[in-house]
Amino acid sequence: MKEQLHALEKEALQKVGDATSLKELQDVRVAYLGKKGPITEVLRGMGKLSKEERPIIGELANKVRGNIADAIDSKKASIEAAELEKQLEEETIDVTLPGRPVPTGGPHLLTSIVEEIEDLFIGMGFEVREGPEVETDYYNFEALNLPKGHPARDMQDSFYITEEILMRTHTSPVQARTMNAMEDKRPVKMICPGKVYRRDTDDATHSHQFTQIEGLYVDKNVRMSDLKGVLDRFAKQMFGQEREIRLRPSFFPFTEPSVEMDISCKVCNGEGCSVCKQTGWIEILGAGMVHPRVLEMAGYDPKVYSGFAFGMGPERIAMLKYGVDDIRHFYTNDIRFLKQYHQA
Ligand code: FA5
Repeated sequence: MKEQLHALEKEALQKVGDATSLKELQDVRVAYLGKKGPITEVLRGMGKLSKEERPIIGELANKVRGNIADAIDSKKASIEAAELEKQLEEETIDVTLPGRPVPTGGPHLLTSIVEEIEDLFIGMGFEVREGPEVETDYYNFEALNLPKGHPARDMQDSFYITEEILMRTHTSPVQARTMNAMEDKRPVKMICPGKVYRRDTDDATHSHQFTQIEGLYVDKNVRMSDLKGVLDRFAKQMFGQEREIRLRPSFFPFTEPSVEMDISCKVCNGEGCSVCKQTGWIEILGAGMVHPRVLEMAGYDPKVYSGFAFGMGPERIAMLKYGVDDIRHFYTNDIRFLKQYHQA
């Protein structure tokens, strides 16, 4: 029986030595140390042994069992260590590899240009205000000296929602809203950027939805020369000293006198192209001295206060500044176009 136990021990230790995975090792454990294993079998047959032999064989069997168990445990530890080593090796990160750039978005050209214009006017002491895109007929027209049936309403074809509510056709209603909101009727110096909507047919310079930036300065002794000074400074800072501007007499029911400001076309350098409709000039804003009726309706005494107002189209300004030849590029979301204007 002794030989049998030694032979079993040798065989089991050999198998432990050969095992290459935890699964194989577990199989060896079950095969040799399990309830149905050969060592248990030997122990069961001890009854047949003599009194003297029994403790000797019992001790040997326990020793063999302990040796096999120890061998399995130490092999298990070494397999686990090897597996961990392998895993660490496989998951090693090579920090010297060059990084892959993460694609990032950037502000839309129109957003950038509006922010640039805002900064410019903030620098001249204007504050930035907002107004609703869905507007009442009163603020969009009536408060601006455009009563119902006034022929000048046709200058801006409108999207009506009900008879009294429409998508604003310009940012000028914010003039009236701002003045109305001033309970103490103190001076106002504000700009208001925002979307506007018109039933215009889309072409290279017209869009049915576009952006405007309104400006309003109301105080004592505000004069036409103040308006010219502010617009001139704006144009020079925006387009550089070499661009020419011209003011043409115009008509808006809410300003008197009224002007339109053109800038020499940068795309063709004034020679004539599709952007400037072959004129060499592109209209970027309407302006004028606030009509006394508008001041009066908003609660400002026109004998005490005067003011100027202007409304410009940032798309047209961006087109001029960057030589964009079609306003529709701003709204068709072609990433190849938009990407060119992302600042790093
Ligand atoms: C107005 O909307 C007046 N509210 C501007 C104003 C404000 C005058 C305050 C006096 C005092 P007008 O319709 O001309 O005016 O539009 C102003 C500017 O918006 C134009 O100079 C042009 O730059 C831009 N614009 C007008 N229509 C379109 C359009 N369909 N697509 C793109 N830009 C346009």
